[in-house]
Amino acid sequence: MSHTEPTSITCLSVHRNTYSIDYQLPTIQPIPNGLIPIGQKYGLSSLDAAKINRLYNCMSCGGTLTVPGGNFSSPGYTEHEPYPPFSDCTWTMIALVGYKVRLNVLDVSVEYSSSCQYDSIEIRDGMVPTAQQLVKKCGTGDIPTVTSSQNSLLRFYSDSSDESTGFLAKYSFVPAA
Ligand SMILES: [Ca+2]
Repeated sequence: MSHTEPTSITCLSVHRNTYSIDYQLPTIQPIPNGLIPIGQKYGLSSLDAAKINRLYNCMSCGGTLTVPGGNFSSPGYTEHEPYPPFSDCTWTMIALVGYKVRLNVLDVSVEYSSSCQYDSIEIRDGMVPTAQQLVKKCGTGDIPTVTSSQNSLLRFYSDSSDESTGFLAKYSFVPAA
């Protein structure tokens, strides 16, 4: 594999503003007309991500999210299939300084247990698994909007049996002020 080939979808999920000196400005800008878009689209579509993941055999769930907003879902959700057993997926959302992460988790259907010890969705205020836990959810129903500090982590876990359809998550980075 040459150095130009991605080994993970996460290595490609760099936003057009990521290396800019200002969050609102693109990293590079065409002259003389700065309004001409560079590249074919604003970011990777879900189909792009699926193709790249298939092509390079990337991890099937989880990732590092640095674009200012988007969606992600449990494995199988977009195919209307149950998530697999033994899933352990972590999505880490990393905003720039001055922004915080707003997260909505919708259409939840995860095996219910009294303390969510079998299958669960966990949201933490930070980017490490030991960061403060804000939510732990199983069963069905939406999770009310959760706002974290600059970084947020969502971990999805399933055990050996009793799968369901999982969840759809929508996040955005919003000014902290
Ligand atoms: Ca289960």
